[in-house]
Amino acid sequence: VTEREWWKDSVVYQIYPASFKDSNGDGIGDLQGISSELDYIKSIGVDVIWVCPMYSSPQVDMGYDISDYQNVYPPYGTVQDMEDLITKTHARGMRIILDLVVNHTSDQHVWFQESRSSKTNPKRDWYMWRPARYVDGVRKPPNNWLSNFGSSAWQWDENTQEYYLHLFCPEQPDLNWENPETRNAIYKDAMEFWLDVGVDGFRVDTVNMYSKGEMLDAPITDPRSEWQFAGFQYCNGPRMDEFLGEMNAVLAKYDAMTVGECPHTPDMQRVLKYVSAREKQLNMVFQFDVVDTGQGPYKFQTTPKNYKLFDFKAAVKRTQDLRRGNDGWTTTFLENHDQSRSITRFGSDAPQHRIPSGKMLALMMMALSGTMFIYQGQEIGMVNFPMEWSMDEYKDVESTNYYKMVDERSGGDEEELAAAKASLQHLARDHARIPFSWDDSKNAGFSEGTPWMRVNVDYAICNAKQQQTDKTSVLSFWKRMLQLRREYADLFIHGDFDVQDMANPILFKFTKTWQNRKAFVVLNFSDEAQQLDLASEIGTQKPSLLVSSADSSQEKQLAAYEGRIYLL
Ligand code: TEU
Ligand code: CA
Repeated sequence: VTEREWWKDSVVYQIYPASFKDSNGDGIGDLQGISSELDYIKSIGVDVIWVCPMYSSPQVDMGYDISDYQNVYPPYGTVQDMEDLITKTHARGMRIILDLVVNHTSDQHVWFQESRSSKTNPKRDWYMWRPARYVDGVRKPPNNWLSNFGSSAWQWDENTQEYYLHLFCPEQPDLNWENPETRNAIYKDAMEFWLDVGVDGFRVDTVNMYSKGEMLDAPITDPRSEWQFAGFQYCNGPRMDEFLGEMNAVLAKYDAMTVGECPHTPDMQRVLKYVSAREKQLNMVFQFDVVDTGQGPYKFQTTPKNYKLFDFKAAVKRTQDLRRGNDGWTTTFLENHDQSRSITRFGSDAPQHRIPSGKMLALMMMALSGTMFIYQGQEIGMVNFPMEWSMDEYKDVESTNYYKMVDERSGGDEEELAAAKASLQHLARDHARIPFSWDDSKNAGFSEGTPWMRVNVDYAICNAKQQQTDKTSVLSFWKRMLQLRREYADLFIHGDFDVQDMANPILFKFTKTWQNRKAFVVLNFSDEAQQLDLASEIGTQKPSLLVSSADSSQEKQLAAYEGRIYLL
């Protein structure tokens, strides 16, 4: 028997520094705030914490625009505070990983400052500079790519009369991975520096965008716009394997864990290559199949609750199967800082259903294979903020740019703006980014000062302090689930996943199998009770109920949003 890698059986807890815990009353969460709550995190049953970008940054994209890899954003603290956080995390038997954001930097990074200073600067080629195209004498960007936050992915630079590529904001120029000097600087400054300080690995931001291929025009999928979705072109370019192999050689020296973010990759063979142990690229990736369920082709162009359970099941199946019969590994997650809350999206945040559906989703995640990731607040069942909140409460550049675009395109049409807002209320990243609800005191116990984002209205009934002592809380249920996951690690973390009754639009049923053990999982994704005929579901043998997410359950009937696991 070979020993399993530690990261496979780990539960990772994601922390968004700005919104976790403010220690000094300036309204912004910080590193000392995180340090002060490590016992809380540990008590959930977590093995690893993932800290979102805490580096120096102008914060155009909440720290995903890094101006200095080796320093900390002053409101969050200092490198010393990071050392302290690492020591304290390790002292509790947990590990810590950081966000590695090296597809792009901030435009304030000295590398870019030098690069943009002249065409002959030694760092000119560290970013993606291209000359303009002229169409009927009119200056146009090198191609029609749409950036992830709206409008062209190219920014004109007056000084040197060329465009540079930015797949995200104009303030986030893309690094040129084709240049070996750039790659070495990335490994040294962004990776080795922090590995030497003592971190245990990285969540690797937009990892499949390093190699961009030929940068040809994208096909026209949105005739209303000059800029077209190009994700299938700038993701998974021809040199990805080479770049990741090289990066892996650096990481291997430290036995560091990696989880790469992998959008726009429907090709499972491609994904498998990233995560296959033999290939030595990444330990695992985040695929977007599950969390993209119900989004429009252009994220916000959808109607709320417009998701089909069938699509959700199919997405879960695709990602679960990644580790089946091969040497790949997968992840299981429903939330992160880029997603709105899973109860609102896939369960129900109506008062009578939010706790049951939060528990049901916890039960589902517990039973799925792969490394599990929980996002702060998910463990207490936080939900989206209300529709009534004005547009002023949306701080994320993705949300505000989208609303502005609809406003401009429709000439301020009220109906279109209302639809845009409804969509944001359902899907905006802001919902995950409001402060964590610690207790029922002022500002939800997050800060003594004025929080940088408004706290949710429901903190009196949904907060960590109350849930810690309430045995029927979402938090208590999560703790139980993580214990069960440990106890039945073979079956739930490493077992094979099979969907039953795929077409059923209300119930999600699946089995997990490991050698001669088998579990049957049934989840009621509706707000009404459903009949359950166990004999016909799983044959004649008498199954034993391992757990139900409902406080009391009846054998032949599933309550609204009840989930159950039987051992066969
Ligand atoms: O996200 C990368 C990514 O692909 C985004 O387009 C993501 O799909 C989007 O947020 C969905 O609305 C990463 C980070 O997770 C995100 O927070 C950053 O904004 C982005 O990279 C740029 O660094
Ligand atoms: Ca603070």
